Amino acid sequence: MLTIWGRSNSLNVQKVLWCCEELSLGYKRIDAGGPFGVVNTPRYLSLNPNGLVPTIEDDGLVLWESNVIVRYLAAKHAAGSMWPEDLRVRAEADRWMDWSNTTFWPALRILFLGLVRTAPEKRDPQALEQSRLKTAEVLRIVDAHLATHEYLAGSALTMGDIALGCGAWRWMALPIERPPLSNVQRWFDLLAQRTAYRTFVMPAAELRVRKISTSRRCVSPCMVETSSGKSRRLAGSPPSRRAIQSVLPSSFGSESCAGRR
Ligand SMILES: N[C@@H](CCC(=O)N[C@@H](CS)C(=O)NCC(=O)O)C(=O)O
Repeated sequence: MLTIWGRSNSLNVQKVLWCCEELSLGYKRIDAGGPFGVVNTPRYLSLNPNGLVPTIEDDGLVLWESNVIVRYLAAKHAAGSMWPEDLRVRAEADRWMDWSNTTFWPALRILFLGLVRTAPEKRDPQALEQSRLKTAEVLRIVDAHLATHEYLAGSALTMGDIALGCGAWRWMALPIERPPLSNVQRWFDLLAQRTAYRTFVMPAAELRVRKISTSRRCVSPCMVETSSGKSRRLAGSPPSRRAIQSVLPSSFGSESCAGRR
């Protein structure tokens, strides 16, 4: 059985959870990272010496680096769709995965961490504004690309959308001014129609975690959740922009990507 270590509100863990759900993979998830600790234990460090999440174990193979995990699972279980077999299509998907880590998230990270994890009096408004402008600038590249592509690597969802889609949600949900990027918006709306995206990436996941946390059910660093807990899925249509705004920034306050890359 596939095992995933990582708290479900981490951006990089969400890539893996979203991917598993799209591929209908069974797995066991073990909370780790953030308030759950675990990542600095000798046992965990022997699996992932970075002390970061996610890590997976699959039939004896231990892997870390979220994009590599997504790529591996997609190649193993969805060759020809999520992992395109056509070399050129796959190269496009790979490119957006790398771009997401090297360009998009570094642009957004300061704004995200500043608004979500930093007390208002400690924020650096200039740095936040620079980060907002930079993110808008790099997203124009995506917008231009999506003018001629339904999804990032063509006409269907691929691993490329998974990598960027998790960060894109954070951009869309932050209470900030965003330039109108109609193609990015169209693509985001497509993602938001997917149950797996709504369940594992959009804030309901964090609200769910927060709720469990309030009832003190997640104090154990080893709380185990299996993928059979699908009854927790959100039902219904994607939340409206207003609904999204209404849960911020408080719902985001429980979420973090601890800033190590
Ligand atoms: N490049 C790594 C980055 C992993 C990473 O930074 N993970 C963050 C969460 S998003 C983390 O483990 N933070 C420490 C913690 O949660 O305790 C990947 O893509 O997997």
